[in-house]
Amino acid sequence: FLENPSQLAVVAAKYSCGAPRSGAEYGPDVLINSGIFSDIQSETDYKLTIDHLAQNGTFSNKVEANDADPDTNNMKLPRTVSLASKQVSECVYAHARQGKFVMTLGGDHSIGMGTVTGVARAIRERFGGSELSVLWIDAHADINTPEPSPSGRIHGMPVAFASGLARHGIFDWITASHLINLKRFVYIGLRDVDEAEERVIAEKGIKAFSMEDVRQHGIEKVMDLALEYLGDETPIHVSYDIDSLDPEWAPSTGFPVSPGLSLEEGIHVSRRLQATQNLVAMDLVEVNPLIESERLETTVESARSVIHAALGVERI
Ligand code: NNH
Ligand code: MN
Ligand code: MN
Ligand code: MN
Repeated sequence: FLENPSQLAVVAAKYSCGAPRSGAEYGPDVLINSGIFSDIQSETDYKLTIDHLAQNGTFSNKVEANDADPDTNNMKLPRTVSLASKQVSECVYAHARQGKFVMTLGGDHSIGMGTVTGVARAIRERFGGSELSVLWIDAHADINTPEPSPSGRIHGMPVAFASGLARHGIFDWITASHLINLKRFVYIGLRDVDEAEERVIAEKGIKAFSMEDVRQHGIEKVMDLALEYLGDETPIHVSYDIDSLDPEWAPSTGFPVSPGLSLEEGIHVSRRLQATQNLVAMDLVEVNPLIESERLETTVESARSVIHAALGVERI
C-alpha cells in the first residue's frame, strides 16, 4: 500500500497538552537524539525526513486550564489539544497521501487522533474510499467520551474522537473523510479500562485482546487472531503506546500499569506487523523523560527496539 516504501516521514509531535503531567513533549527529541534514525539511515535504504511540531512553535505546553482554554464538557485544554492534533493530522496526511511510511513520535496519546485521522483520510483518497485498519497497542483503551471520562484528559479519548463516537465543535476539523471504522480496529495489551470504556467496547463489539488474553493464549496466537480479523488486503496503522510494555521495560511513562507486555512480546507484535507488508504508519507515544529519569535509557531502548522491528531493521 506504499508508493514510496523507502521514504520514511518522521513526525515529532512534541505535545503533552492531552496528559495530566508534562514531559511527554520531550519524548520525540530523546528518541531522535538516541541516534535511532541515523542508524536506520546508515543501515538501510530508507530516505528520511523529520518534521518537528510543537505548541506555538515552542516546547512549552500549558498543562493547566487558562482563560483562553477553559474546561469544556469535562475536557481539559480542549482547544489546545484540538489545534495540536489538527497540526499532526495535516502533517501526517500530507506524507501519507504521497504513499510514504509515516512514523509519528509522541507526545501524549491525544496526538493519536491526529495520526489515525490523517492516515485514514489519505488511504480513502488513494484507494477509492478504502478504510484503514488500526491496531491500538496500549494498557488503556483511550476511548473515553468527554462526559464519563474520569480525568477529563484527552489522551484518554483519541479513539472516541477519531471514530466519531465523540464529537464536539472544538474538534470540528474532524470530518467524515478522517474517521476510522471501529470494525477495522483491534486492541492489544489492555489492562486498565474505565467502566464506560468497557461498555462501549462491548456495545460496539470492538476486537480487544487484554493482557489476560496474551497470558492465556500467548502473543503469537493473539497476533494470528488480530491479523486474521483484519484480513490480508488492508493497510494497517499501529498506534503504539509505550505503556503497553511492562513497567520493567518502559518505566518512563505517565501511566505505567503492571503486568504488561514483555519487551520480547512487544517486539513480536512489531515483527508480525512488518511481516504483513501492509503496515503504512506507526505512532510511538507516551515516552516521558521526566518520569523515572534514571531508567529513561531502558525505556528508550525498548522504544527503539519496537520501532526497529516494525521497520524490519533488526538490531544487532
Ligand atoms: N483511562 C484514563 C483516562 O481516561 C487513563 C488514560 N491514560 C493513558 N492512556 N495513558 O493511554 O484518563
Ligand atoms: Mn494510550
Ligand atoms: Mn496507555
Ligand atoms: Mn516471537
